[in-house]
Amino acid sequence: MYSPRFDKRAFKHEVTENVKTLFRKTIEEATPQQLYQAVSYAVKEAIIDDWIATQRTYDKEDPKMVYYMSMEFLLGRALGNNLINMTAYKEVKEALDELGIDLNLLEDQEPDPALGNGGLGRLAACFLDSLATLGYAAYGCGIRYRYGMFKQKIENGYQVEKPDNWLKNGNPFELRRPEYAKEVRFGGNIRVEYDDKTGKTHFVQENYESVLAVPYDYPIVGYNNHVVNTLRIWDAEPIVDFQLESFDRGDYHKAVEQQNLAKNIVEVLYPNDNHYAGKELRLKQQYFFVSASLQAAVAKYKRKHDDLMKLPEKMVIQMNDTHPTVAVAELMRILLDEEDLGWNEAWEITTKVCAYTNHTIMAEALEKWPIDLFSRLLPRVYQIIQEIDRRFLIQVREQYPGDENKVRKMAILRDGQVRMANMAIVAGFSVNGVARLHTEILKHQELRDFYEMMPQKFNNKTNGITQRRFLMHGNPLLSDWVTEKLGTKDWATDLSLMSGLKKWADDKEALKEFMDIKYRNKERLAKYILEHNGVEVDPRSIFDVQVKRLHEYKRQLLNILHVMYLYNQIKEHPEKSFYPRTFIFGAKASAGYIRAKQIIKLINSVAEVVNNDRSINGKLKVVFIEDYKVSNAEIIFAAADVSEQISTASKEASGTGNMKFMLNGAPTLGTMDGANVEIVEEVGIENAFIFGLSSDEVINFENNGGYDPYEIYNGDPDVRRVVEQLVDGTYSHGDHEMYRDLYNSLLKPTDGNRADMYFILKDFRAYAQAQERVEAAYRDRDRWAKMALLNTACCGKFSSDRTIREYVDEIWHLDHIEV
Ligand code: B1N
Repeated sequence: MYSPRFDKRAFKHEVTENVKTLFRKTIEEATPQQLYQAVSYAVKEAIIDDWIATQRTYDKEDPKMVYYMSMEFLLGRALGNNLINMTAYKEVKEALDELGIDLNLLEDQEPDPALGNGGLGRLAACFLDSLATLGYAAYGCGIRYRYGMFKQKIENGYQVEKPDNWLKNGNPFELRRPEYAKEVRFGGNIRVEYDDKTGKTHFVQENYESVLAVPYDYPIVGYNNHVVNTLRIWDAEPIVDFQLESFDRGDYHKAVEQQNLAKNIVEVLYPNDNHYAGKELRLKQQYFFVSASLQAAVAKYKRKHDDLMKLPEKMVIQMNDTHPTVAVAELMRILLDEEDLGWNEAWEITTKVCAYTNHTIMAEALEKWPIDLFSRLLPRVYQIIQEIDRRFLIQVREQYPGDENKVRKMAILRDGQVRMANMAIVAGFSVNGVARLHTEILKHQELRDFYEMMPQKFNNKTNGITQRRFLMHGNPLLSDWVTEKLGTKDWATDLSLMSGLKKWADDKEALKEFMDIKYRNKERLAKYILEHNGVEVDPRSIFDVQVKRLHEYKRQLLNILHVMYLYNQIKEHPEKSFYPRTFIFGAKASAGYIRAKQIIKLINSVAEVVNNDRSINGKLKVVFIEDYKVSNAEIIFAAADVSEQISTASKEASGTGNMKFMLNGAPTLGTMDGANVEIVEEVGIENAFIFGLSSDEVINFENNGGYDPYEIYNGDPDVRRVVEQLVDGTYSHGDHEMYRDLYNSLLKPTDGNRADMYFILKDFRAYAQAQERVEAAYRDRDRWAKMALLNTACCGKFSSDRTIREYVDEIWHLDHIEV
């Protein structure tokens, strides 16, 4: 167990001292924000010793390390989670109570570090938590964005984006490490130098601009094991001392440029999920943090070792989607140009170190940089990619003589573009998808040619989530209940133990306790909704929840069209019994994604009409939760009855929200997509509500045509009616044009896209029927309780601890360490 550093008296004393030295105040005088800071510094104090001890252990034992490179880490708040992982939450809560401080209120003072968009960034955060918990040496490498994911306001039903100035009050948990700063260079030209004596060629970058990358380290606290790993995120500073050097030399503009470059690079996270925008600044961000991280990693290796050929024994780089895949060429550059290795040696090392994870098959997410932009910004890296491509295509032609079609499809450089995924696959020793179905689609559809040529690289790693944050912290009531029922808290690090709950699945008393906890969590969410939305919802109604990024393929539109349909039904058949429902949405739309924003507006418009119609006696409520983020997600998952996972089959690579709902006892209403397939496999199809086209059917329609949404529109009067209601003014105060684009998207080919690209009308009836099954199941209280409990009981597979073990065993081969 944890050593008793949370000696209550010492801790209280420390908090009191911190308030005094930081703010010259007493506890009574301090603001909640000041108290949050004071408490956080006291917690950090306790973390630091373990952090030092962990790094010392790494120094001594020299284990192999994984560098998890990611443009996004969606950490969520640190204070509560750190206390959970230090197994000190309850003690600290008590200590603070005695000081008259409410820990929950303090936690709400912490801004969510939102350095990510959605699932991909949150997965990276869950992985760091599991790596530390399982005792593996790991660095997260990323960017310290000044502004994270925007804050969402809903004004007049529309999304409005507000900047997220998350660092405004400073950040108690971070540590600036200027001694590890690295220079990163952009642009200019490459001069080739021959060294007559050695006969070697050198490539010298000239006339470049550069910035100084300065790392900030974040402690990643393992659960109950004293391991504290590091998330290293990079800030940019100008390299030239503005006044003293350049200004005196009259090189004023250059100095200003470098100042601006530094300021711009880390200014803001691009708020795109599953979408590539091709912006130059984004490529700068990618190269910036990748170059700095690799320079630091190689330098760290060299402090202990002198044979670079053995680098793969000590480090592995996992590239989180294509965003950091410039790492391949940058590592080559460092080995070739700075370490003076030959091509073959450098290539051998690089291809043993780099591994790539694919997170999406959405075509619009594929990163393909225009060659002119890429080569201008990264001239030397570009040369190296040309050589990688040249050598690779020789191999392709050898293996497939005369098949220029293969060359066309697999080339890294083609049609004026640099295809990052192709480079990652060519150079990586491992290529993985994030759920079984997704990996199969990669192998047999999207990446088929690569799979045929190099099948040994391909593998699956089904995603997972950390139960520490999403049950222990987010749902303390259920967490305590699980511990009591299992007679152990070991599920905190071994989620498979949850299966022990199955024996309570027919125990009336236990089921009642389980549902009482759900009810209390629903009350907690209802209170949040009342405070934040001003809408009153009834915790006795079914809480039917869809929270995730807004994207057409995720089909929030299907959900809200179905709500419109239900509303029509209730109005037309007021005599029919209808179990009260609360449809809860939460979603941010990328700022430039107009159709996604229209869907948000539509949800809010439906909410306005439905929630204010007294004639339906509150049977139906619609709530759009503003600013969906990790901190309110924890509250939402805990309170959900139904988990909406209704993406068009084949489109959602995995999903991870689906797992968080399952953990908290909410059955899935979903398609056979992503990890839903594996969720159903674990819990049994009778404990989920599955509907709709299969991925094979979707892919078949996409490849061969044969779907006409008009057939459904004409054949199903209920569908026709809701579709018409988009343009008859029902939800737009008589405005017939407000939702015209959504209407058209369902019925007409637009912008070169098929009508109803995401098969919403096709799946509508099946979805409505699945919803009827939900209602019938919910009416039978015992049956529902059993279903809900079995979801919690069967979620063991979906711990990110399991996922990380698989990465370690099959890709990374890390050494286990103990601190
Ligand atoms: O990654 C998650 C999966 O669970 C989700 O199914 C998947 O949609 C998500 C470009 C992305 N894939 N691709 C992105 C994010 C930002 C960006 O700029 C693409 N996000 C996912 C974890 O595997």
